[in-house]
Amino acid sequence: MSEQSPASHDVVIVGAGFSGMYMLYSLRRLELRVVVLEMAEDVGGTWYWNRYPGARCDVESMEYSYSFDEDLQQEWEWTERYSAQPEILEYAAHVADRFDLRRDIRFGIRVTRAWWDEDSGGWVLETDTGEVFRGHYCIMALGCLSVPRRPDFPGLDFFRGPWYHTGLWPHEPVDFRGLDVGIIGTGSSAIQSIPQIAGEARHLTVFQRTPNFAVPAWNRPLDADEVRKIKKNYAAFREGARWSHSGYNCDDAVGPGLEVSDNLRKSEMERRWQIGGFTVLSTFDDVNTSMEVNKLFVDFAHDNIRSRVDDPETARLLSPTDHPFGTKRLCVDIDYFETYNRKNVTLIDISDDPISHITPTGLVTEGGRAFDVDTLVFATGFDAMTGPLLGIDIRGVEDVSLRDSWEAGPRTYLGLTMAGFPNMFTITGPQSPSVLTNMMSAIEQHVEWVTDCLVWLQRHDLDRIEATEDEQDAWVEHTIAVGDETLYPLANSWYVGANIPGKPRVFTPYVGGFDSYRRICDRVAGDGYRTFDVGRVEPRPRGKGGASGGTRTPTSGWKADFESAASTSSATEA
Ligand code: N01
Repeated sequence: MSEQSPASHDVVIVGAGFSGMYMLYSLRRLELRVVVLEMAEDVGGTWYWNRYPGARCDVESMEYSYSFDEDLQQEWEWTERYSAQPEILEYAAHVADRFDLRRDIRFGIRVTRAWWDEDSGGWVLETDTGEVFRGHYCIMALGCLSVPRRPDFPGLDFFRGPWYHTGLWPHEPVDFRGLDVGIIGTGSSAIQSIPQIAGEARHLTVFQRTPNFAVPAWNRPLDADEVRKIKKNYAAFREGARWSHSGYNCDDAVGPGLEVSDNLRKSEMERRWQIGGFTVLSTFDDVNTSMEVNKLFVDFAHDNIRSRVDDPETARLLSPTDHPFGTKRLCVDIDYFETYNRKNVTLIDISDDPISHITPTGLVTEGGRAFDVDTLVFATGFDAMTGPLLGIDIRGVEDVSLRDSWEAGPRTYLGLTMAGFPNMFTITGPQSPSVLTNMMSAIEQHVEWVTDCLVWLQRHDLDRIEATEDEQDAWVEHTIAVGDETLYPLANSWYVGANIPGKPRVFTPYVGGFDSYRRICDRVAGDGYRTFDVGRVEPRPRGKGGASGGTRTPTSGWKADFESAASTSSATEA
């Protein structure tokens, strides 16, 4: 592969969202030469791109923030229970300023190819500007939902009006006043933006292929007293999140759903619904493992929709029946269902009559129904979790491509590393808890694990680490087995890649629990990374199937650790 005098660093980090920012901060203390390559023009990652109306975090503000610096968490003031996108982006900018992060970040540069160069022992990264970077280590901090996906409807080029994707929203305000707007999709992004767009547009037509479950956010301004209380004991509060099942503090389950009394069951479901957000998913131990218990939540949610939507037929169409409750990413809503009571909002069910093509003035379904709109909004999601990594042509040892290695689905060890791709780490990668947790907790855990690993290598005068095929196989098998114990794989969700035609159907996040996962990772580190091939980078002939010459004593300590750890039930997500 061609290469033009690459800029050399100890570490190249790709991505300057919350993962890349903390990774940079964390590696600075090792006095390594680090550069971050970021395709956007500023920090913030998902919050830089997702500027659609109503964009808001569905994890509470006091949890969805960095915990690594006491002064930072004390000084920053969140205004609402769930922060809106502009405030989160402001926070990201504040962190970048406070720790002077931007001086090591190159903005407006996209990595297109990355390959392992055995001879020099490092990664070479090619970019769309033609610049080439070399790093002894490469850390992919790409985010899980950073490749927006727009269905390939024919005719879009001829559409006369403007169109938008929620995940690539313009920086300048979009004015929907006086316009007939069509929105395609009813996932989290749509559920957040529909009430906002409806409040502005002359008319909003929602094209729904599959309805989604949503629990109320009950968003509100943060109360000064509750903030003071949390900040007084912020360290303990964060520790609670760190060792929780889902990476944030929430009430424990009251027991298995069918074993508690009728009274407790009903009152607890009602109470959790009134709290709002993801706490609903951990009401009982078995919400995500027992179909019978899950059905209680399906019925509860359907009742809730009927109570909020005036027209019974619209309420029926909005009620999901194709997947168990919470097995697609649960949405957290603000006035979503009530929006369908507005005179200027129409719900169009396209479950049996999909969109065929776009016309200059709107769209037509396969059944020939035509709809005229001035503007189209695609709230059609992302090529999640694997998409960001596979979007880069990554080549490991002996030029093996990641795309080939993952043809049948992702293969990682701990969601942090891949066999055949030495000295590469992924932050919140496939087969780690990531999207099933509070992402901030997941990010901090990964960044700290990678940092500790690099420190350990330095101390032992080593500079090469690679996952082994055996441990990777075992981890992949384990993640799938743990997923199969739950109801998650039953849904046609982006968790299994069902939203991308041709993508292998594999349940990709690790659902064994954030606390169990952390214990597993800690154990691997505590055992001196014996489940990896570790050694020194030396030009050497290589045999088939992974690294040679490293020091390795295989163990499967994480298995024993997992078995003794908390059960897989009641995974909640954020
Ligand atoms: O995307 P989605 P999203 N014709 O994939 C529909 C996170 N997030 O951007 O279900 C018609 O959930 C598709 O229909 P179906 C969060 O993790 C977080 O909303 O495939 N419709 C679906 O309704 C979330 O889960 C926050 O049948 C088509 C919709 O488009 C994730 O991002 C806020 C179609 C896509 O829903 C993704 O959410 C927002 C077609 N050809 C998002 N193709 C936070 O608060 C797709 N659809 C942190």
